[in-house]
Amino acid sequence: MTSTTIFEGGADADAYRVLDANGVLLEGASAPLSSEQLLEAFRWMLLSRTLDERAVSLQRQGRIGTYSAVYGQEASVVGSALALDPSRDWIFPQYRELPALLRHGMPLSTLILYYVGNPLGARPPDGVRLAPIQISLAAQLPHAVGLALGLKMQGDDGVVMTFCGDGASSEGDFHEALNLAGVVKAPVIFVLQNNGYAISTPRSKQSAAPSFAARAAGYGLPGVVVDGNDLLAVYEVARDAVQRARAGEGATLIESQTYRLYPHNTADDQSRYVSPEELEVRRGEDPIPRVRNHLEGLGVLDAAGEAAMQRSIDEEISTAIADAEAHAPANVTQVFEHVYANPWSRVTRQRDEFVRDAEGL
Ligand SMILES: Cc1ncc(C[n+]2csc(CCOP(=O)(O)OP(=O)(O)O)c2C)c(N)n1
Repeated sequence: MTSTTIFEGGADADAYRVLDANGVLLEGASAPLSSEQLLEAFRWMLLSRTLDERAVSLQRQGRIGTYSAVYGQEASVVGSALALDPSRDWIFPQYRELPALLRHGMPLSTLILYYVGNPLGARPPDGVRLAPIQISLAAQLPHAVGLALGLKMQGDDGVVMTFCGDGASSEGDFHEALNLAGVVKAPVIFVLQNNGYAISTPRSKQSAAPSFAARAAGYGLPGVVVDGNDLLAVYEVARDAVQRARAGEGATLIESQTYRLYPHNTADDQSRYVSPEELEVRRGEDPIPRVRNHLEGLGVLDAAGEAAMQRSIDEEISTAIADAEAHAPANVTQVFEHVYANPWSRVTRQRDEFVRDAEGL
């Protein structure tokens, strides 16, 4: 490695920060969260990390399907979601925001059921203001703007937060959604998690723009670049964007500059496109030790406290896995249900053919 090596991902020097690399408040900065809120955030981060580890193990055992870990992006996801009020605000996710979904009210066992392959796991419970996980890149963004516009037209003070990746931002839907949001001043917050890669496509090949946030100007929106591995900074910019949206001032594009420390998903081999040197440097920017150090500095967390937190997380996850696995297995005909209120003849015919073929196997 030479001093001129440029790694993908990570936060730019001028990204907004509140904490230094060791979790100490920068000079002149003040913490936007109380110790209690910080501990809550840290628990979500730790739960997310633990869930990733357990989920990868379950995938390797054939007990769940393909899984996309949040690993490394916990501050980005949790910091954004904490700015929302689950009783009135909405989340339209991509697929790498699990702790945000949980904090917003999605039961952990339901989420695991989704990964087990049961379509019932894709459905947030009634009253939980979440759209389903979206795999089709950027398709959630126009939906988010539509719902935000609807809230505005109804005089509802809820706002919508929607997530996407740097790769998803090259889709046409991204541009259509941001353009419309700007024109109608929709109460929506776009959190673009720039984690360095879209599978193996590096950030440098994704866009020639100096930053993803810079694109916001083209739609008449404010664009903010934040260090996505700084929980406090992410929370602060998300909180401000939520306040703007709620006050009728419209949408914001937040570029949260983070890094995916794990392969794209359980079917990916990161070593094919990330050098060991790059990974080593980015591991040193892990957001979890940064918050841990901050909490220890405040005197509100110690090793025993974290161990107790970890035990309760382990138990919570084990119970949720057991609940999901105790569920009746998915029935293949479920894929034909809930597509139309009144399925038309072709769908019914396809289902019947499918069942007949499956019985013949
Ligand atoms: C419309 C569409 N095209 C291609 C894919 C295949 N695909 C799945 S994830 C992915 C990369 C997405 O990268 P990014 O948006 O940066 O999100 P990240 O996975 O890095 O969080 C691609 C190309 C897809 N799911 N949807």
